[in-house]
Amino acid sequence: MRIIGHLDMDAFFAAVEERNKPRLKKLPIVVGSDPANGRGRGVVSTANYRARKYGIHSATPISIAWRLSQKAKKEGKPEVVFLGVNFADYEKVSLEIMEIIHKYSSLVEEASIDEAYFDLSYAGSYEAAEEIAKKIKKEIKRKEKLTASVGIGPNKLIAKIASDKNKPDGLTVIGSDNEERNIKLAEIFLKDLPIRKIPGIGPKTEKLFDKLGIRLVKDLKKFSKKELEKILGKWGGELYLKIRGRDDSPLVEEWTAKSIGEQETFSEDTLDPNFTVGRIIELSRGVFDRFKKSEFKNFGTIVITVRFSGFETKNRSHTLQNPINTSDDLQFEAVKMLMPFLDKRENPERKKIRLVGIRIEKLN
Ligand code: TTP
Ligand code: MG
Repeated sequence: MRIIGHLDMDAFFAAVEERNKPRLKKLPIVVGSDPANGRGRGVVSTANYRARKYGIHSATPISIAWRLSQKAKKEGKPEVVFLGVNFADYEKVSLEIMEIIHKYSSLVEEASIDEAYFDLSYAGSYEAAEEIAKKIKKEIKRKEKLTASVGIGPNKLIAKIASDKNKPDGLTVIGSDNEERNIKLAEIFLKDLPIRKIPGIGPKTEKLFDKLGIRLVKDLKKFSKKELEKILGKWGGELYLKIRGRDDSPLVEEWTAKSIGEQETFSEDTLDPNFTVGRIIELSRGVFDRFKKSEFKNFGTIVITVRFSGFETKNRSHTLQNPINTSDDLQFEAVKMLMPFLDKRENPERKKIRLVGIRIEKLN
């Protein structure tokens, strides 16, 4: 019998900050770019649950987060504490969390900095798997003074959606020792959820279906496999199975899914080559430093992100023929990839640039 767990840390970056800085206890916290008294131009990385009550979430523009905080202040509520991002701190905690999970499962997929899938089939029953999940949560609380939410299900899809179900500090089990029944249980669990909860459905797909009056998973089930494929291509076929709780994707242990990246929103949109090149060099340096401190030896791909005024965003990726060993080499490649955005090759209308980012992928 297959039993899969998914663990996701609660308000991760903000929770680490709150733990590290006792003076912030019980205050609303936002981690992200500098709000600059409301003129800041970046976004929120994450907000703790108190700040979420103000309507602030991951990817909220930082200027709006500032406004919502000021509004709360006027209503007599505590002002939000805005903090910058300390990746190195979160990466350290992430490693420690993963280490704990590895003690309880021999097959772990580290899916992002704060989440992992782990195989609990060895437990033999859902009850025993639930006990293991409790132990993992307890150990994380004891050692890290942080809370995590865990989902348990017959596959990765159900485990992931379940871990999100009772956040924060949740533990949700969808499954029984009767495998036939598990398909039914999964379908019942999914049917009343908004379609956005299905991994792979992003804001665009959500909007597309919203226009057709489809909001819940059960509405989406009205489409045949063929119809979904017509609308979404090959992924439509996969979605057809997902909304029925079916997923046989394996856990992938390799580190290849990982990446290291940084981006920066400028305080003013610009096309100044000295400035933009200067910033991409600085970001490349930061990324290379983090790569050097990581346990990875190589990376295979470089991705550059450019966002123009008006928010149009382009990513360009370059797969390396030969491994890069120095910070200078990475800077050189990054500049080479940025250049077309400064002239008509990638920017025929000479639009100003709002944000640049660099990420390295296929780490191993
Ligand atoms: P999430 O697990 O999506 O969010 P979270 O841990 O902050 O909150 P939740 O309790 O809902 O799980 O992401 C993990 C971390 O990744 C998050 O703390 C900050 C970072 N992140 C960003 O920087 N930008 C984003 O848009 C998102 C979604 C996350
Ligand atoms: Mg999380």
